[in-house]
Amino acid sequence: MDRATAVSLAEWLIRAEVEKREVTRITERYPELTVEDAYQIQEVLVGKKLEQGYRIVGPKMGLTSRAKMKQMNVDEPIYGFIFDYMVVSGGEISFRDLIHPKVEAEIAFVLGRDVEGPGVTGAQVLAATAHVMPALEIIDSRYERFHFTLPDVIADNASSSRVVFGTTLKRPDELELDLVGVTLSINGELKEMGAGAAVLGHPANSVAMLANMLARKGLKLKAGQTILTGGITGAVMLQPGDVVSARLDGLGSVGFLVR
Ligand code: OOG
Ligand code: MG
Repeated sequence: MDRATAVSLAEWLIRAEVEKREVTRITERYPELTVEDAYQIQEVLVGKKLEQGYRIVGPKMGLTSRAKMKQMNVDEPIYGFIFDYMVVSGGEISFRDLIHPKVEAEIAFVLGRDVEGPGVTGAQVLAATAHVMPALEIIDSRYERFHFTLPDVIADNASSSRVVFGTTLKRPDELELDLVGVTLSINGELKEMGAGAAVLGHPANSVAMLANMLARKGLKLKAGQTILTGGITGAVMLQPGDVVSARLDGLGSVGFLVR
């Protein structure tokens, strides 16, 4: 894909986000779009946000659990980038700022040291991790009806929109992260449940895979970055007025209100 096309598609996706409206997926117009093209579009999109003065909190992984892959009908993990403006403070998100948001429960890693692929293992990630914490990611695909193919969702920065972090920080050796049970409730009603192992057998494997994917681009994970490892269960549609809460065994709870 030529650079001019990648730039215009990245700008088009940014406009959809800013104007809060869904757009036709890219592969309707460009059925030949490859994963490589899609990461090129994402790279331009990320570069434009950096130019606008936003800062990267960390990369994130997506589609790392079978539940998510099945729900979205895409069978490969992907990455995207979380920016500072996406981090929710004050425990509320505004429905009007978003298109058709969904929520998913995740485990986040904060790195104490750089992690550089290739060949990174989950054990190496755990050794480099300062702490882990619970997170709720609010995803908001810019595509109509939240429908996309693998290249579409990669170009769209992996549907990244908002994230709420919990306040319980644990060192990764204080818990068996694969065995951490997770419940996701909305308005007190249990919607989804799972365990850390749903994410590639262990959430640290997700960070390792991310480091190895980034290595192909000459990038690495940096000390201080916060990394989302991917939804443990399927994502749940949000409505105004929803009170969302997730509980993670040993990691406390995290929640927010949809205004
Ligand atoms: C893509 C983003 C996936 C996750 O945790 O699996 C993701 C989507 O489902 O829209 O963030
Ligand atoms: Mg996610």
